[in-house]
Amino acid sequence: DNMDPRASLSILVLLVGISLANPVRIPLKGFTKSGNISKMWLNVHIFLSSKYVSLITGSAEHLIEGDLVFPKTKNALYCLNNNCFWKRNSSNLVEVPYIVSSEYSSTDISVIQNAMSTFHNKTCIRFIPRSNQTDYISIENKDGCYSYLGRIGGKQLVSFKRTGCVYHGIIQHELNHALGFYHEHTRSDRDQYVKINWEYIPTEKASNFQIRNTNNQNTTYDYGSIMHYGKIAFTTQAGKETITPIPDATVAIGQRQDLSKLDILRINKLYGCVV
Ligand SMILES: *C1O[C@H](CO)[C@@H](O)[C@H](O)[C@H]1NC(C)=O
Ligand SMILES: *[C@@H]1O[C@H](CO)[C@@H](O)[C@H](O)[C@H]1NC(C)=O
Ligand SMILES: *[C@@H]1O[C@H](CO)[C@@H](O)[C@H](O)[C@H]1NC(C)=O
Ligand SMILES: *[C@@H]1O[C@H](CO)[C@@H](O)[C@H](O)[C@H]1NC(C)=O
Ligand SMILES: *[C@@H]1O[C@H](CO)[C@@H](O)[C@H](O)[C@H]1NC(C)=O
Ligand SMILES: [Zn+2]
Repeated sequence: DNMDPRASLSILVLLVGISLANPVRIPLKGFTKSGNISKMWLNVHIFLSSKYVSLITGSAEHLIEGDLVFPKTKNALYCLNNNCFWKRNSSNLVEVPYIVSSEYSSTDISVIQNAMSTFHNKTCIRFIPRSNQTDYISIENKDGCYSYLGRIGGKQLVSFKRTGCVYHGIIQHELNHALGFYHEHTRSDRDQYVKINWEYIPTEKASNFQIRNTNNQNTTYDYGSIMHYGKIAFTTQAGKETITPIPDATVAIGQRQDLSKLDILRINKLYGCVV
């Protein structure tokens, strides 16, 4: 009410500046419980009249966060050399030591440990509490759900924000990145299985859709992988798909319920698990 008129003028000028282009996208802090959604945006259309600026809310879109952190010192492709994987011990098990932030509740921790138990039950990966190991993951309540790709050496962050990331499938997804797996829709042969609709992908997000030089280990493309993005990931226009399965556009992608059979097979192949 007591707003300095100069201040409101400058806000007005700012809004005029952005009203000429597309809707303004405002990230919402809330996260939904559905596994394949980790971030929402509100599209706000701004209209200007001679006397006032009104904000008209458009549709909310659900986007998946780009959740891979690429270490500056190492090219992610380097992870395809065995240097970026965790080591198998002489009992043929692969220990991945971890520590967990004290910010999590005991419920959060049991959700995290239950997700880890899927790997224990189906593969030779063993997430173990760290004692004095040099290389380990540090599970922290940072701003989002993300991980480095593969073992980077020393302490490496895996972030599960308490509000929005502590869900079974999301935890599996990020832990699988830490084991060295890329997103399925970026694998080398993906153009035979999905069409990327670049026209709906913001330039600054295009890297999330770049093909990677992946080692597919003779396994077929997996629409049901926990590492696959959903159809409208990062879309600039509500409802427009950025990824469309081909030839059958109705095939489901982007599930965040559980590791798929092929996700499990690939872990076992990559790490030489005897199961
Ligand atoms: C993911 O999003 C798609 C498209 O919005 C939806 O159809 C699907 O049910 C969602 N999957 C999960 C696991 O929530
Ligand atoms: C290999 O790792 C497993 C799981 O942590 C452990 O029980 C076992 O003692 C380890 N074997 C050796 C030889 O270190
Ligand atoms: C893994 O196996 C244990 C022991 O059988 C079981 O209690 C646990 O629920 C299983 N975890 C998952 C995620 O299936
Ligand atoms: C960890 O502790 C064990 C037992 O004290 C020791 O044998 C091992 O060398 C230590 N490892 C590292 C990386 O310091
Ligand atoms: C894939 O299959 C080919 C032919 O069957 C074989 O030569 C190759 O070693 C396999 N690669 C892997 C990673 O299993
Ligand atoms: Zn991811």
